[in-house]
Amino acid sequence: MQSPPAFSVSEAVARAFEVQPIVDIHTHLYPIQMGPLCLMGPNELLTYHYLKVETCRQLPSGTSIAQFNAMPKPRQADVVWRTLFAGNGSPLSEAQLGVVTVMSSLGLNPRSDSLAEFRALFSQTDPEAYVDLVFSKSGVSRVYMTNDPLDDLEGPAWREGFERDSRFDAALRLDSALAGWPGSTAKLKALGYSVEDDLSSRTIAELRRYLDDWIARMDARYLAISLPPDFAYPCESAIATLLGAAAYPTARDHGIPAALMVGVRRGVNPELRDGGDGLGKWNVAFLENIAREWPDVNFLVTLLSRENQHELCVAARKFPNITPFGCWWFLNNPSIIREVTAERLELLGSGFVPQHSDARVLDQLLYKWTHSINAIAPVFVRKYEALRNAGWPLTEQDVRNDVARMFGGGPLGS
Ligand code: RAT
Ligand code: ZN
Repeated sequence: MQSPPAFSVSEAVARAFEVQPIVDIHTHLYPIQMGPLCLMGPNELLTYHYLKVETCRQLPSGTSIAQFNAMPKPRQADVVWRTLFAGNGSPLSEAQLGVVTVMSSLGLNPRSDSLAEFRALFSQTDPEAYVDLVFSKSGVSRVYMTNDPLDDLEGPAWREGFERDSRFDAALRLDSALAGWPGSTAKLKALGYSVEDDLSSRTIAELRRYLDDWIARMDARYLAISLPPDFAYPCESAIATLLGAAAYPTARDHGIPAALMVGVRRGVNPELRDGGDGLGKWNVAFLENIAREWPDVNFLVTLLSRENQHELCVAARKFPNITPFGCWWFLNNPSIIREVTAERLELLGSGFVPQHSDARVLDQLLYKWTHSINAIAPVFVRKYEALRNAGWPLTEQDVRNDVARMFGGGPLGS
């Protein structure tokens, strides 16, 4: 047999990432047509909750967190800028470095005294053109939103209707409807679903009708929920009952995956508002219980605690209906991405989705993907070199196929 022509693995990996359109399977991004939900530009970027939290660790003397919270967004952005980028040491944290990458990729000087230049560029660019620019520069072709019909801003957009930008796919988020039951009953009733506080068969049937209706209305490609580290399954709790009686049978009947995002402790420091959440380690035996009980449902799983990552890989080896995805939130740092990606490759081959961005502000696509790929590519290179050294006649097309499989939407398809 003729051996394939020799090529540089690192160049092949770099080229594979260059040509592969990225499908970002979990974001909090929305198209312009969804009005105030669409966040972009310097004020939004600088007031991303990761940066606000870092700013709150070193607010200027005389400014309390409460006073900072009460400022209008542009002023908050100025405080963040002055605190994290124009003083107090180099911008070394991942969130700070992200802003530097965004500004550089837009041709701006990140070592500037103020946000004036960035604001001018943004205000002079047509919003549609800005969206196109970010998509094309980041190499992202499609993103999945986080969609919640019960959200006060989002619900009206869906009910009134809007022309859909085909780059934005829907994912029906279940947190507000199912977690904290019966907190959502008033909103569900207002939408016409006859639910009661107790989990009667009528309530379950009405919840299933809610899910069926909104999957159809949004063309939702998967269901998703975030859960605390003490979530147990099976269990008498309302949330376990609702997932088992309503969400998972619905996912099965529609043939769509269900995403589990587990390990978040909401509001650990409520004063930090959207930045106040912490994390905790989950008992992965509960995931095994779920996967065993629902063999016909594909579970996309991301866990917030670093300590859970190895167990998640082992669970995925035991259950083909578990696909680990992304390095979520506090794991979305290069050092952890490298470690988790290597571990997943070793235990699962190419059967996982290495990353999602979790971007909330469109501009973040410009850094989250370059930073992730910079962390992931060397891990891939080492693995392909090992494969070649072991005697596998690797081709450049093999590399492209793997990158496409893992970064082109995974089980959600491209
Ligand atoms: O990563 C984040 O920005 C978090 O605030 C959450 O939105 C988390 O990703 C989630 O989806 O709950
Ligand atoms: Zn998220």
